[in-house]
Amino acid sequence: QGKTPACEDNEFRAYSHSEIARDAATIKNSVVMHLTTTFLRTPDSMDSGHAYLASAFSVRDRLLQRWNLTNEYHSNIGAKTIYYMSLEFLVGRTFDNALLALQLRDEYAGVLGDVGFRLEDIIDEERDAALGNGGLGRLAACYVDSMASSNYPGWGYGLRYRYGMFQQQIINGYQVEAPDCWLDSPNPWEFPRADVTYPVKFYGHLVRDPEVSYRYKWESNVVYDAMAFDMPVPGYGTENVGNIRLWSCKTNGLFDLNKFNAGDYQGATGGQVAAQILTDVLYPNDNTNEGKELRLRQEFLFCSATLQDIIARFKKTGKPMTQLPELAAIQLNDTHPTLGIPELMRILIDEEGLSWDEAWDTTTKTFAFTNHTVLPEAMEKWPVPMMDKILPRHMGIIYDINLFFLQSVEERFPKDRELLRNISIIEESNSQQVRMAYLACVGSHKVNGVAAIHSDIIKQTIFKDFVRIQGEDKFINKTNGVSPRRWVNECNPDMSRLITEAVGDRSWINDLTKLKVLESKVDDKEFRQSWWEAKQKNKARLAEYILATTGINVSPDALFDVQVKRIHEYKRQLMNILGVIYRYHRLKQMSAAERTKELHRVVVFAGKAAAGYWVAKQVIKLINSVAEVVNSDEEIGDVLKVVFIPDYSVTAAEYIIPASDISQHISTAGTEASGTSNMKFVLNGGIILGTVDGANIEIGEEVGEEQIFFFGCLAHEVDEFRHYLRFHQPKPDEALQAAFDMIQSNTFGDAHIFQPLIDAVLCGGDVYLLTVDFPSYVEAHKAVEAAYRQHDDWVTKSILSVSRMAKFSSDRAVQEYAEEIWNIEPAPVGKSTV
Ligand code: CR6
Repeated sequence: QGKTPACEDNEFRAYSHSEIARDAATIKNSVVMHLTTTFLRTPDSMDSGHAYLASAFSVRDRLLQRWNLTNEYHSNIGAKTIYYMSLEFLVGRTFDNALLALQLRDEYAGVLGDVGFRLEDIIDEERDAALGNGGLGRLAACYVDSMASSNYPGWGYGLRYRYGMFQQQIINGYQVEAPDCWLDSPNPWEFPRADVTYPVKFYGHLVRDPEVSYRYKWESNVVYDAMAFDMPVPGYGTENVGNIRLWSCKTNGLFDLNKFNAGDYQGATGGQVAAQILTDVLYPNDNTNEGKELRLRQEFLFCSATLQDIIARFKKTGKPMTQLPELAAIQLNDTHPTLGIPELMRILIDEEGLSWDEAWDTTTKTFAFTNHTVLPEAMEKWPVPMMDKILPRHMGIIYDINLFFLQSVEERFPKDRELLRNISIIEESNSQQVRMAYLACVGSHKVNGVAAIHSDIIKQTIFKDFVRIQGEDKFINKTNGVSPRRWVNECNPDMSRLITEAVGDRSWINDLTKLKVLESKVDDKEFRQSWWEAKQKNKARLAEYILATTGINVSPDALFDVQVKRIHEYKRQLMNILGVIYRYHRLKQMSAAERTKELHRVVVFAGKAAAGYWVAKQVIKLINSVAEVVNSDEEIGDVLKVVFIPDYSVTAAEYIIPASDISQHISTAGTEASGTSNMKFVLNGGIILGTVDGANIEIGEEVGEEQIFFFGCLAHEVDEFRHYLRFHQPKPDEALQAAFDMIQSNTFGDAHIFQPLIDAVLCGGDVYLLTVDFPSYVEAHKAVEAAYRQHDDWVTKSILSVSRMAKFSSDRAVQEYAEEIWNIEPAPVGKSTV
């Protein structure tokens, strides 16, 4: 009863459960079908853009089929699901990733080859989905990849920004931002769900329930519709397909026909514009918080739609709301989704009729929170008046959460006013502020940092009092990880082939502990030679990319020295370029004969600066100015080249990372929570030059101290140095002084432009401790050079490092989250295919 005739049709059922076709004829047929019927082209008018689209849609068909089976299965068995809430998902490209996951790469290459296209060119037609700033957004993408590949029932939730991370152009050495209109051409990797739409309210007023004093009705006529777009996430070597559900503000119903009829054309579309702006742009800030009203509204739209969706799915089970934590775990990726906590409270109390205590118990059992930074400028705080105006009901709930929390603390620590002030979710500053990290902490059953040192630091700083009140066990560490699918198998095919040969099969792609066998290959001459050649090939590929993007010719025979990441003072790209300037200064002092003995080096930079971050933008200008002078200095030639690759992205990283010999992760100790590119570089056979910070430390522990170059002061020394430098003039050593002198004598153009960068060090208290770390930084570079000259030892370091990197797989990280925080189990749909 209630079944449609179609469901009883055996052919329908069989097709929906059928195996993925792998034969050339069927693939060809599906590509041609999309070419002709989805894109209205003919085989004769197929260009590479349409070859990509038709192939991508054909792959997508296969993914969607598995998507359905996965979700049907998980809901049938009543699997507990993890919902990973993140305002950023830095996915990058999907086509190649999906082909590899489905193990259809050769098949599609063959089919496309038959009509004269190279798969590599077709792959290049895809635009990145750049819905994130940096590490935090890429981490979210790696985690959903691992959930799918490890068969955990898991969904990502985020926003579908119309404009992703801005495109960076370099004009006259300066960063210029251009919008990233990534949805201008059809996007095969999203599936619009007009039927999955939720109303999200803003502003308005409250009507108190006559019977229950803490229950309210929230009335408002400012209501927007959030509509779902699903992005399938292919699991590798499994039939499971995960999902990232992204919300977009719907504008359809907001056209004002009356205004239009009265001739007010602009007014007629005003409502649509107001709605659309909510999901228009990704805020391009990394590790900073800009208390913008639009951002708060974005965050709420995201949280409200997500919570409504999770609850709607849960309600289909018919179970009482208090059992929500048995079927759903919600992870907050930083504080950006924290409004999910009061939103769940509101739904449970005002709409589902739960008591406050039941609602609070259910909420705290459902949520867990990951902190990603200790930088004070990144801590989200919202002015109480702003929150009260936009979200009056949530402000009330936050007040109550705070009241009950403070009361419970007061009971245990009577009369400790200082303590109460310190832990209050409401900061008593001029215009009170809601401290989102505290709200996230109080509303969650577990709080974690993202590397061992970082998790320790947060327990001693921002959450110190909370550890005392809520107990040590609540605060744990989950060291970040990266997906071996994208960050080895996809981006480094040659090295991957070698690993597969050594392991005997491809199982390592889902189980990095298999890398251990490489250790036994370290003395195998032939293997070592192939390892070296794979790196050289990757360097040649990057050299081509550099030529294409910058016009600069570099030789793959040089040492490739790479620092690619967001431009930020704490990451100290300034120290790197000052080191380059010092190197240039030394080279200029040498005789031509002396210079011929020098190790050739290509210094590669890439990264975006937040549009409003002036100092970071000046650093980009300095790097480009130095590059211009050094690269055109005929005396120097190939001994030193400096390159700034514009528009850093996931795709650019896939070219750059496999080609590095040495990569720099040189944040002031204690400032980089974890870093994740450090893991990617080492997994691709590169060596790290880094500070004793973030995940560098754990990487060093795993690979062994011979395999990493550490320098600089330690995290526990930083406060003392900073304090000293506030009251004493920083003293640059001779090398640093030489670099400053070179800038100040206009070697790289008008010195005035760069004076503020020098002043920040010499007159601004040198907050990032360049004068402290520069001498050991220069020494560390010397050690790197000496080591690289011993090619044989270097290859040993490279192979050993990779063999010991299992810990940094996001599969390990996700498994730890699943077991210790989410309490969920793998639920494979079918059999494993690796
Ligand atoms: N900027 C940290 O700074 C960490 C990632 C992912 C960051 C970085 O060290 O690896 O998160 N923090 O955990 C934030 O974005 C707040 C980042 O990407």
